[in-house]
Amino acid sequence: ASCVGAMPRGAFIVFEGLDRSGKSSQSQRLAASLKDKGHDVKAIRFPNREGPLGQLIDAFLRKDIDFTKRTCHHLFSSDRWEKQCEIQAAVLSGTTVISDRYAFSGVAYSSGAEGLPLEWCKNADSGLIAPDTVFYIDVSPEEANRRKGYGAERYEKLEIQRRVYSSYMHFSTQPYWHAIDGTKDIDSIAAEVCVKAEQVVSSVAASDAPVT
Ligand code: T5A
Ligand code: NA
Repeated sequence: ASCVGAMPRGAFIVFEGLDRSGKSSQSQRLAASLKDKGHDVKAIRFPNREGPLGQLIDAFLRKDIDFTKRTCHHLFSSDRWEKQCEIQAAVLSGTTVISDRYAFSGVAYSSGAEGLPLEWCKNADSGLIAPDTVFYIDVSPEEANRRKGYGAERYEKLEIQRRVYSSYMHFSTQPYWHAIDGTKDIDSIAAEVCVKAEQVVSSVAASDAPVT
């Protein structure tokens, strides 16, 4: 677009956490709050179950079809590669992108739930646009399990979620990683996230930081 470089770029914000941790609630709240404050916002999610790859992933999660572990990891990863142009275009045009799950889920679930080597899992996503910040909604597997119980999807089991939780901890010391206490009520979490997200949006706009 001709406007590239002429305006501050938008931030790329990711939500991560266990199944039932509250990511969808929080990403929706944040998108609404930032819009209310006059920001352009685009909300996305992974897996993107509507697209052609997402339909395969959806069937895999519902246990209607099986793939080998490594194929399934690449399916989730490919779903993200397919969205790169869209994310980049949005961010460069000044829109803040909020994503419900991203590559950290790929690593945490494929290594934690499926037992694949962590470094191998990271390779598939290497080179994807890096988020400016990740809000990790921190809820223990036991607490998440108490929230209306799990459904019948592939990874919705307490012992699997415990392994995924450990795998997520691999990222916990990264500078972009912000753990948020997910056991507070939805409104308190949303308020805390909104304050931090606004700081990220302003610092990204002010710094002219490139999309990486
Ligand atoms: N996956 C995903 C991979 O294996 N590899 C990958 O690369 C990717 C991207 C689907 C599955 O795919 C796996 C991970 C998953 O197993 P999904 O469709 O995002 O991923 O499914 P879930 O994470 O299970 O989505 P949920 O909607 O169940 O969980 P959310 O979004 O974390 O939680 P939310 O907001 O929908 O809330 C869940 C419940 O908790 C309540 C809500 O009202 C709701 O009932 N709740 C709270 N209750 C008390 N206190 C709070 N603070 C609460 N916040 C929400
Ligand atoms: Na969700």
